[in-house]
Amino acid sequence: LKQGWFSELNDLWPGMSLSLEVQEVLHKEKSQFQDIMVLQTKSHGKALILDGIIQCTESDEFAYQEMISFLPLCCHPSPKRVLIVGGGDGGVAREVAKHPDVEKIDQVEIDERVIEVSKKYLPSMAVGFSHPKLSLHVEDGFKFMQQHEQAFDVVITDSSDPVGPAVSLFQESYFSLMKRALKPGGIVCSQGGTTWANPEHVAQTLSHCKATFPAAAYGFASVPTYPTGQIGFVIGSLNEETNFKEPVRIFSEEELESMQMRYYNADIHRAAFILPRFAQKILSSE
Ligand code: AAT
Repeated sequence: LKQGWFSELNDLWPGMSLSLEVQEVLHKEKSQFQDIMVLQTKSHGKALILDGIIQCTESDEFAYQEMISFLPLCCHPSPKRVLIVGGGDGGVAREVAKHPDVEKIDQVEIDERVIEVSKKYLPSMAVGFSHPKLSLHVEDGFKFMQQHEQAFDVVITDSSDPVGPAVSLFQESYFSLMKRALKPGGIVCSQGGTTWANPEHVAQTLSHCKATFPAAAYGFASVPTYPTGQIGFVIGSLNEETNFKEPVRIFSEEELESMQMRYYNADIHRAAFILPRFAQKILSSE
C-alpha cells in the first residue's frame, strides 16, 4: 500500500479499493460502536471514514445526500413528517429541510461521536443538525423503529454498509418495522449498495422491500468516492400506484437553484431508475 494514501480495503468489494491521497489525519478515535477517522485529503476535501469505509467526502457528498433524500420526497405527494435513520454527518437532514412541504424531521443516529466529530470537521454537512424542524435522537435505528407506528410520511435510511452496527437495517424485519412506522401512502428509501460490487446484496435488500411493500424499485446515482463510483437506493411505497420513475413533485430550475441543488432534478430522478441489462436481470429475478 502506498505511503501517504488511504485505501478503502474491505471484503464487501474484494480485490479492489479506492485510494485517496492524505494531507493530514485530522481525527482518529474508537467510539463505542466503530472506528472514526477524519482525513484532510489532497484532492477531495475532508473525508469521514467509519471502520475503514468512506462515508462521505466534501467533494461529492452532495450527489448521495440529495438523491437519497429527493428520490423518496419527490415520489410522495405531501411529505410532511420525515424520519432519517443514520446520517451522522448531518447532510441528509440538510437536504430534507430544503423541501417546502416538510414540517418535522426526526433523526435517529446510533453514534453520538459521529455527530460531534462531524460538527467539528464537516460543518457544511452538520449544518443540517441546527435546523429548527429537526429533532435528533441518539439511539439504535432498529429499536427506534420498534417504538413508532403510523408516524412518518417518508423514512430515509442513510445507513453504513451491512457490517458492524448497521447489519439490522438490511433485514426483512426492519422493512416490516418501517412499514408499520409509516402513515398511509408512506415511502421508504434505504442506502442499497451497488450492483457492480454486491449484486447479491442489492438483490436481497430489494427482495425484502418487495416482500413488504406493494411497490418497490432500485435506483442509483454516481458518487466517485464510493466503491465502483456508484451507489443505489432501495425504495418502497405503501401506495401500489406509486411510479418511482416519475416524480409527483417537480421543482423548476429556479426552485432547484434557490434550493442549492447540485445533482438532483426531475430528469436525473427518472434516469436513476433506468438500469443496465445485467442489473435488470439480477433484480428482476427477485
Ligand atoms: N451521509 C453519510 C453516509 C453514511 S452515514 C451512515 C451512518 O449510519 C453513520 O453515522 C453510522 O453511525 C449510522 N448507523 C449505523 N448503524 C446504525 C443503526 N443501527 N442505527 C442508527 N444509525 C446507524 C452512509 C455511507 C454509506 C457508505 C457506502 N459504502
